[in-house]
Amino acid sequence: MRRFLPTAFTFAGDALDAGNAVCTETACPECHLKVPRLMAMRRPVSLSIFGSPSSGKSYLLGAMSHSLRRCLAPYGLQFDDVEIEANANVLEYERRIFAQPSQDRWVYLDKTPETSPDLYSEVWFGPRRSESGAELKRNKRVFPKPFIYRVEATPVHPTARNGGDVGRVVCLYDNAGEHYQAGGDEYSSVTGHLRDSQGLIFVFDPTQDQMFRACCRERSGDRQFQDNKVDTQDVLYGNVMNRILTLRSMLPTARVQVPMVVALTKFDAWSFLLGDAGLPDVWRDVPQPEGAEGTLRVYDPRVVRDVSNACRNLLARVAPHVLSTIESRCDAGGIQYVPVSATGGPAAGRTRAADWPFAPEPPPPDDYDYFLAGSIRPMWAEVPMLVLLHAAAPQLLPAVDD
Ligand SMILES: Nc1nc2c(ncn2[C@@H]2O[C@H](COP(=O)(O)OP(=O)(O)OP(=O)(O)O)[C@@H](O)[C@H]2O)c(=O)[nH]1
Ligand SMILES: [Mg+2]
Repeated sequence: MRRFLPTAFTFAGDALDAGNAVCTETACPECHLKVPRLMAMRRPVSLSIFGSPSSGKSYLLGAMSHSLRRCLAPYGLQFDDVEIEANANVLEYERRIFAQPSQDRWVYLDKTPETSPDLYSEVWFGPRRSESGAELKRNKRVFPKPFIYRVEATPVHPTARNGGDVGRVVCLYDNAGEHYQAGGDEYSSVTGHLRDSQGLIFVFDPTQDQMFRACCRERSGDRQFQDNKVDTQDVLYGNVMNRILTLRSMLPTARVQVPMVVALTKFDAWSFLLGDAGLPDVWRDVPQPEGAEGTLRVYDPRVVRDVSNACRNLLARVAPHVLSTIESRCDAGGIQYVPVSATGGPAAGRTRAADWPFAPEPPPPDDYDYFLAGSIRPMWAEVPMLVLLHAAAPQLLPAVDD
């Protein structure tokens, strides 16, 4: 399809192309990538999720969007995809984790690749090859494809009566963990979204931290405490904070002032460190205002803050170096520590193509942890998003006063 600046329009306002056909799709004038039309009509909230490889980002994203689709209706909000095509990847995560035909199915997600046309768009600004035929890498930019959600108020939303326009488009950027490691962003803009991000989710995986592992190895059966995946997540975090400051033209001594959720993943594997009490509901049902019938669900930020304080104390005790790294680079007032579990329990085993029980399907690659479909129960997977929506678009999510 050709991109063009329209000069002729129908009476309804749609563009006409050179052949007089009606065009309804829109694209960015700079990079020519497709941009959903809704982006011009609703204010966007742009969020970035980052964490080391295998920290649980993809599982969390799948569980988060699955939970959000279900939990937002009582708040008077409708949550869905702006375009199925743009969200194909996260829909695939959701399908694989939650839409298996039977309870005993094996569930696993592939590692997010560092390059893939499904996840990133390559754009050439200028010629692709020099006269000698060499690829001109400096002309290439790689953009991650965001997941784009639409959050709209329904008639029971508190603003519905006065006709307020609170609807938002949420753009969520996910990368392979490697892009945030030193040198992972060479020649491209894969992490350029950090410049405009209105909220950050730092996925911190306690099972990859030396100090947490020492505390948990005896008491947890999760095999992730035994394997040899250990990552210096604080180094990756520092690297991301540096990139944010550079991209925003701030001094290296400045603190990042963006609301941030530190998502402590795989909570099922270390919940005993918080006392095994389970996680409370983050909402309350209150009577509808002005005597209208029924109840309205409101988000209670105090519940999250209490749990966040407990997690912060835990970090201070078990991994003080992590806590001080986090709070020395980002404004501590805007940080919430949120325990999350995408699966609600440990992996059931490790895949081996030879043992794959579902004959007609292609067997998975060897050595992925798999879960059983029937045992997946996410915990607080939607909370990081609620926290950031509450911070970035306070009108949107009905909440009790702080
Ligand atoms: N116990 C437990 N394990 C989890 C959970 N979520 C993810 N995992 C495990 O963590 C591993 C990595 O998860 P991914 O979501 O693929 O990690 P990622 O951060 O997307 O990794 P990259 O794509 O490599 O950047 C998976 O193989 C799962 O076995 C959870 O909630 N609980
Ligand atoms: Mg991933």
